[in-house]
Amino acid sequence: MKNCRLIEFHRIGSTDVGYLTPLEGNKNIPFDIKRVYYIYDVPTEIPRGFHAHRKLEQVLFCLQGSVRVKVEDGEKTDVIPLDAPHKGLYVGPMVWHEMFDFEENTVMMVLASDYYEEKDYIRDYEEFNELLNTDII
Ligand code: T46
Repeated sequence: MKNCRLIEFHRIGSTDVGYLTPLEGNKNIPFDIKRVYYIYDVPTEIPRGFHAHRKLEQVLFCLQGSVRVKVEDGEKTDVIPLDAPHKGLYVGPMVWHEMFDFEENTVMMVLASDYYEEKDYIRDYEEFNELLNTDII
């Protein structure tokens, strides 16, 4: 899908000693990292997200537990399971995303290309679809 892909990051280590996954801005993370946030203690029946971003780029990780992410770009819809700490979901501009099926004690970490800015969010699904059909984002 355009602007959205699963990235498998390097795992250094082994089952004997455990693993380490390094993340570096503009290297294996495809942007300069300006913000990091966590999502945790989400009740299993609660979905989150339900928006797209106009410009923001992010990589979503599930450091513990598992969650499923529905992504949609106007042409394709996909459901991506995030179930291991070395897997990251790159979500670029104009990708509607919803997180659901949070396993108990799941911890998500998100790396973002910019500071928090509510104006960058498109939280209305109809507006998202209208914007996909225009050049003005
Ligand atoms: C996204 C998905 C994956 C802040 O004040 N600063 C922040 O950096 C963030 C991310 C959020 N907030 C505030 C905005 C809301 O009042 O925290 C509240 C909850 O945010 P929201 O309802 O957008 O949370 P999610 O889990 O639906 O979405 C979050 C990110 O906001 C969003 O960018 O792509 O995770």
